[in-house]
Amino acid sequence: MTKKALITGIRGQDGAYLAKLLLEKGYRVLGADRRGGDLNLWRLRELGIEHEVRMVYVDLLEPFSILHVIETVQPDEVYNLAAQSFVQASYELPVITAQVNAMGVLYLLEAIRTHQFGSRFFQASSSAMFGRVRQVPQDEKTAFYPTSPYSVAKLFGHWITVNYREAYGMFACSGILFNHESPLRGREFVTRKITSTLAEIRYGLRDRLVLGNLDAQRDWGYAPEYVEAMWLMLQADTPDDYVIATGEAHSVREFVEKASEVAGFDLVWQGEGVDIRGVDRRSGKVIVEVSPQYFRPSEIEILRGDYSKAKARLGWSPKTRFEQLVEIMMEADLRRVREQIG
Ligand code: NAP
Ligand code: G4F
Repeated sequence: MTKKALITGIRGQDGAYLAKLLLEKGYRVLGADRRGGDLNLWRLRELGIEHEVRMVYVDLLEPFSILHVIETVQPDEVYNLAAQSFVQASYELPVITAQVNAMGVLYLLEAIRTHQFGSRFFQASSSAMFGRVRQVPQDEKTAFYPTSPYSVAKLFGHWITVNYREAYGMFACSGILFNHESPLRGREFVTRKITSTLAEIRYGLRDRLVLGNLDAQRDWGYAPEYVEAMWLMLQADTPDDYVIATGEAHSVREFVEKASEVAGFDLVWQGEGVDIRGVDRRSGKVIVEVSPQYFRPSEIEILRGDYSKAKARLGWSPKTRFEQLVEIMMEADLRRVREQIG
């Protein structure tokens, strides 16, 4: 029988890739959408699946909409990808962030428990929960130390998922996802901000890329591979929690350097601290600078994940490495700008 999957956060990066994967596997895919209209379906459109996903109204802040959709759809699998997912914004919007990222998870779990259709549940948890990291690399047993309203709320989402599994025997899994990127990443996140802005500079649409902390290190993977891990978790014999990562960490500075190279710049750094400048040796122009505006009240210095458990139990391993990921993203943005300017 055709399986039904409900995906919250369908308009986001992961929602789009997961919908594509599940459609390819023969699922009927229902996208939980809080807005309606097709203005922001660009990701589904880029993947050529906007007419294949059936949209249903759900706002994670509206528990009745969740109860109603679980009752009417009776999904085999529920993937909770919806979130206020931008860490920096969570300092400005802590209450909304907590409501969506923490309470939203509970509303979903409670709706699934109430209706008892046996829906399997995936929660998109975050490596940001490790925050002020207690060890490098981080694995499923590493102690959490969240350092932003975003990650504190995600920690509630993680533990309530574990709690519903243990207390009620629900098939509920938490994927502790390290940063994963793609050409469909939002422009507010540093990787896509870098590639989209450098592409615009390359074709004369902009002068500068202005960033915050260049020294932060992240374990950046390729999003289409991460949604496959989500699916694998819900196909396992028993529910569990898994770190999904590449095992490599790179700095924001390294990302800028590699992306600049792919975009055809010859970047050299001049100065230090907030006065550092990235200069293109070919044109002599400053193309990168730093502004305290993008520094965070509390920063995560390094995230690097140990995905051994996912490899051993799910047979999952990352395939796309850092340099290749930067190339994929930079080339996609160069292509987009070329198409835009004709
Ligand atoms: P994303 O692109 O920001 O997508 C998040 C989606 O959540 C958006 O489509 C947004 O809808 C939706 N949303 C926000 N508030 C909502 C609400 N109240 N009700 C219903 N939907 C709501 O995020 P992503 O990168 O795909 O990430 C997917 C999930 O993985 C998120 O939970 C994120 O926190 C988590 N995660 C991501 C990463 C990563 O590196 N990408 C790493 C760890 C964990 P609108 O389009 O209507 O705004
Ligand atoms: O790209 P970012 O905004 O991602 P961040 O904060 O690591 O969060 C992402 O990954 C988490 C998993 O670890 C997810 F849970 C979360 O939803 C999101 O997807 O920033 C990465 C790093 C930070 O250290 C930040 O300070 O880049 C640094 N950075 C430097 N300049 C910047 C900028 N970040 C942004 N967004 N914009 C800048 O101009």
